[in-house]
Amino acid sequence: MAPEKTEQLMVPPGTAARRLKQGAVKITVVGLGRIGLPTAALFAEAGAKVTGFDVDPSVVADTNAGRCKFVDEPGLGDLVRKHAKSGTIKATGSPEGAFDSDFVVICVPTPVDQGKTPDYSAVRHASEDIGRGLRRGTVVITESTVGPGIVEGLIGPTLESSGLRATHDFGLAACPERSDPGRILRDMRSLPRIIGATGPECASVVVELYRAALGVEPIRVTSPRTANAVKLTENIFRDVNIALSNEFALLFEGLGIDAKEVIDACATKYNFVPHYPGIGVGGPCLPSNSYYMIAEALKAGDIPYLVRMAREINDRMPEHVVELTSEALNRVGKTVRGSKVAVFGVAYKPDVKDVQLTPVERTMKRLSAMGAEISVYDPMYRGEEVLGYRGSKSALEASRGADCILLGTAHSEFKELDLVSLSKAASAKAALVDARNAVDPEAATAAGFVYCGVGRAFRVPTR
Ligand code: SAJ
Repeated sequence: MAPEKTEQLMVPPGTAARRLKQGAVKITVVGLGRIGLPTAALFAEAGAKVTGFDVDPSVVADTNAGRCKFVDEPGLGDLVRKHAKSGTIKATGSPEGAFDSDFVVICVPTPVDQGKTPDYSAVRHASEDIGRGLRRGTVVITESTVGPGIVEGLIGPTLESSGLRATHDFGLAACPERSDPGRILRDMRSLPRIIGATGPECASVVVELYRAALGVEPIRVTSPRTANAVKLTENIFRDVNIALSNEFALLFEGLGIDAKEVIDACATKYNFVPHYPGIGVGGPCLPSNSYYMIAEALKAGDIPYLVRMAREINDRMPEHVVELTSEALNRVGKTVRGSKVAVFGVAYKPDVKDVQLTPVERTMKRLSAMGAEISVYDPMYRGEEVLGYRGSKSALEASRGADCILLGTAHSEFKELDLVSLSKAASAKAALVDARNAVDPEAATAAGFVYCGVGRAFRVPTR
């Protein structure tokens, strides 16, 4: 049976590129966060008239004033300023008339709750809002990362509360976001996008839109659920391989082997994809993406053992770093209780200003509960409040009198640490716990630190 077609789409197949150039395409982006705001900016840059919808009044105000809080996204602030000023992006918090567009793109967060259950409340609320203003022929595209089947089984039916039918009256598609925080614009302009829709015409139009607007060659897949499965598979592949590197790290510590040395050597083989051990896995993506897939698998009667075990291994790493820190302090004649621990780097990954689910926080909380006095230095948070601490203005300031320096994030700046000065500023005998294996063990030892790393323990490799 031929797949059902959508009645007259507002932007018929074969017309998106021309209409964009003519400024005749209206797009609403729902959620102006780290994905929605650059998405809105790039659609406006391509000629669309963009309405940005967000439930946070401060986000609406900032956007209309041309302000952008993502200072770690190169080029984004300039684009937001340009299109706010020219009026090709208009932000609103009022649903009235906000969804009267040719395309509506959902870019709201999809966190998991304390019980690791996906929280689709933002997606549901957005779909309800859109449903109240949905027009025949509009295409609704979900960029938010959701489990396979959520577009067809939750978003579509919620939109149908409008009385319109998915596929027949409005287009329903998925184009999962695929950008790396800190390089969002670059990735949106270079990475192919995975697109799946419930009808053939809708799929064609969405492919044309992203090709024309972003200049990338989309990859069309069978359905929205397939597109979401691609996105999740990419990230779960990464999470499972990180877990494998963490498991080897725990093993190699006991065998007196340097895990980083092993993985670097493995990386010389053409089909080895290197992943590295550390303090754990943070950020808005990896810690939660697995649970979207697990939830759908369990609904289907399948139990993804490896995916679940990988999460458990990665989530154990912050505690392992607590154990390493405790032993490192013992080796300099101290205990955690009463020691000063200077945490270098709290962001969830290098060179981003983002502490979402950062594993470093769990290690800090545990050490503080054990009686350590914590200081923080993160170049992305100099002199700012972060995780309840006031970020020091410099590494030297944070290391003064420290009994232990704990490197939690491998920011680029930490590749050039003046270890000798830090050792002089620290207490007479201090430890350096390298939770991202970012510091040269021999240089740290030569500077006077007792060094340990994840997957290295206290073994200082001697070439
Ligand atoms: N991590 C490790 N070991 C590794 C790699 C990462 O412990 O070998 C840790 C990081 O420190 C971080 C966490 O895992 O805490 C996540 O790191 P990430 O590099 O995957 O960063 P994310 O969460 O920003 O992932 C995004 C993802 N992009 C999307 O979901 C669209 C991911 O698919 C990308 O591969 C990743 O950016 C990227 O390439 O940087």
